[in-house]
Amino acid sequence: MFGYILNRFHNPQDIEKINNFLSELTSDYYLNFSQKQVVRELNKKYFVDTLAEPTPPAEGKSLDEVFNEFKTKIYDLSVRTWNPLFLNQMSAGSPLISVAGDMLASMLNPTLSTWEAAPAAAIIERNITKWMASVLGMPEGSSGIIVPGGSLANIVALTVARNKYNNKIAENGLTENDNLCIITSEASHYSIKNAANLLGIGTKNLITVKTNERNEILVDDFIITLNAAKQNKKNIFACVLIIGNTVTGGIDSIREIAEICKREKIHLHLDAAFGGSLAFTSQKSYLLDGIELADSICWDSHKWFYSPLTATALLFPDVETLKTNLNSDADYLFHQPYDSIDGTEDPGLYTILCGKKFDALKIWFLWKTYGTASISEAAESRLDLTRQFYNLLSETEDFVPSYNPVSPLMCFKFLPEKYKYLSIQEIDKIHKDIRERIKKSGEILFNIALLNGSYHFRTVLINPLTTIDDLRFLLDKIRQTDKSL
Ligand code: ABU
Repeated sequence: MFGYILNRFHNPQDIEKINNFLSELTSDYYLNFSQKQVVRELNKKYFVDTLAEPTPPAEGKSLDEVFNEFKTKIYDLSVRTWNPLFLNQMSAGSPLISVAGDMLASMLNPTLSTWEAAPAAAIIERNITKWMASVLGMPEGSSGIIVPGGSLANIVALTVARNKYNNKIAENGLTENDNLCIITSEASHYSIKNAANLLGIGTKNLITVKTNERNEILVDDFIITLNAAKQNKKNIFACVLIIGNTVTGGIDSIREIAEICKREKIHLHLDAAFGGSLAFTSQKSYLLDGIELADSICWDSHKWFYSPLTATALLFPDVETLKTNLNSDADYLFHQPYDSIDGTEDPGLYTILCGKKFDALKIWFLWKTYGTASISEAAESRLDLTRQFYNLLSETEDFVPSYNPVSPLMCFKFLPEKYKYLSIQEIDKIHKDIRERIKKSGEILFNIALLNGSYHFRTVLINPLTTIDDLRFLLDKIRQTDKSL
């Protein structure tokens, strides 16, 4: 029986068949995107009726049958994130070379907890995190670890910050007298609230600071809030600034707050999951001014850096900070090194993950193939597109841009003259209805978000294929849909 399975896994005809299937499908996906809708439809009942299966398959099927089922039920019903009219999310498809890197990482399947089982992978991961830290402008020698997602990176960074503040907590747990707090903006990512929950700090001990119309932290309010917290005997051990707000793409000002954090011995973590890619653009020195003062930074390669989900760099000026503040005490896995050379440590000592995938490989393929020059060109072109869209919205009589954009994320409202006497709630409902109807058509996928008390359309403009004509098409579609409501 086992021999039969092995034979099925590895026989040359099947390998050829699988390769041919992959080749046909990737050509269809990457070359025919413009002839397809973003998604065929989004009727929930249809998906459940087509895909939900109560029991696992008892017997295997032929490859042809499996391919056919995948193609008709999963591939054809999936959202095409590479389509220029997919504007819904901060991840928007990935070039084939990086997808190939992801597949090859799965094929090699090294367990990245130990160097001996993943010698090349461990060094490539260290290289990638060094490159990312240096592009951001972190101090020389900075590097880190790749983790699956910005939320996890934020949680690990705040764990390190908590243990740096009080190195007894890891062992003894929190006491009532600790009074630990994190300071961040009222518009920071929900993973910070989850971190306060998971770290035992308590979400009520997340101290929030007011923001401007682009959801960026108000520095004056930060100072007032910090001083009030100190007077109330709160022990603020970490500050999280957002470099690329999820609703607006706004960028918190770094330098002044970083200098205060240094003075007050508060760990400064930058959640640059989205906005880290500004480091590839002409806006770097202006928008990321002070970044070298951060104690930790996270940056998602699967957002505006185009690798497939997920690969987040969690970076520190001194990567050993991770090792000293996390516990990887597993004698069966991590053995005392016989010969130590920098970069050959067990990566598992620097992360809470034991099973650790070779996610750096998809970034390696991307970077080696296109180089910093082309990646920068792509990033800059998305800033240009966002500015063009802002101008287009400003020139119309019926649309209003919600703010002046600083990164490729543009929110706007549809406010034709005839809505003049409608309430905010009525206009909110129209926005939701318009979006829902366009979404159901599957032609365009864009988002909606609450901003400053009302709903705004939200478009993420990172897809390298999206043009200003696509965005004109979106505005026309909104106008037509409004007429048909
Ligand atoms: N991690 C935030 C992702 C939000 C979005 O994809 O739009």
